[in-house]
Amino acid sequence: MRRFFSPRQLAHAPLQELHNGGFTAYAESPARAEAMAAALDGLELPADQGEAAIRRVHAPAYLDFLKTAPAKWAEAGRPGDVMGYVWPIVGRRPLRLSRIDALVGQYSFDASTPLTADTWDAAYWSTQSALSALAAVQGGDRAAFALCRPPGHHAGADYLGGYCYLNTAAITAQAARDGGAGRVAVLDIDYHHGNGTQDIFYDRGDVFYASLHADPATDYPFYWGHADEQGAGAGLGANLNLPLPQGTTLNGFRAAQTTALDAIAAFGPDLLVVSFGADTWEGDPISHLKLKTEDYSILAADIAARGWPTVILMEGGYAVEALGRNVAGFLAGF
Ligand code: OKP
Ligand code: ZN
Repeated sequence: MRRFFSPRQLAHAPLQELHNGGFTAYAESPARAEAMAAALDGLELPADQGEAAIRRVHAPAYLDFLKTAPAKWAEAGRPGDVMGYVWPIVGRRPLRLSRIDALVGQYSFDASTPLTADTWDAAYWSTQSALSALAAVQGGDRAAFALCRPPGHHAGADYLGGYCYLNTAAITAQAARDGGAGRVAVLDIDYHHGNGTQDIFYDRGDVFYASLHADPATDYPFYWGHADEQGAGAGLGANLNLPLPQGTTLNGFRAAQTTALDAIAAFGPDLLVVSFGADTWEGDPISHLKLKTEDYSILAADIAARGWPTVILMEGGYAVEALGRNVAGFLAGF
């Protein structure tokens, strides 16, 4: 299986995040990508396909914000990385605010996703890795992998959050649709619900979103990922959330994945995008599921058995020391 990664994805390195009421070292570190890259042979550099596919998913004003916010933040004399601290919870009236403090609240939903001068370039190349993996599959490969980092599944059309800035899975799914795939499914098996991917396709019937994740009653992102979120309008029935209790092991996870795969089979996709997170591993420092390293090849083989052309994208996974073998195990199983 071809696999894509650009070293330019490493430069993004926020200093700290607000985590459970205090500042801690940023969990989504460049060391994660270095560990995965070290465990995978044959990594290829992605081609530069430009911004067109990104612009099919994200709002132009949001992309301008991502590119210009770090300089505005520095100009305003703010220390450290760009991070929101006031959010327009009461509504999103079309106010034309230009103060950086207002913009960052408008375009984000949490304070654990800092924006640095290097973020745009790294997030851009993360999308290019995903698009190169898609191109391999469009060219006839059975499957391809993109070592995406920063991850993408929490980012919406016009907001960042959850360590995510550009939604790699949504950009890939939309690019597949634009490339001729009539129906595309996204299977999200990261520990966390991919609220951004869900939001982007919520009212569409041509892209099916299925997610296994820790129950948002106990886990981030709390406000999305509940079982009653089933899509709206033309998308009603094309969104499937399968929340899992903390402590779930292979048996429970595998059964839920089979439920998701059966629903995707009923939908009948021309192409599958997998948002893969290794933060379901038993030793993950910020998560509470109990998958073992050897479980990943079993889960991947179940997905592969369905036969759909498949693009696998990396999302989370924060136990740096175990990340390489968990990802390599998943790809070997596929
Ligand atoms: C990104 B991905 C909880 C803080 C959570 C953000 C987690 C983002 C996970 N106290 N911080 O889905 O792996
Ligand atoms: Zn996650």
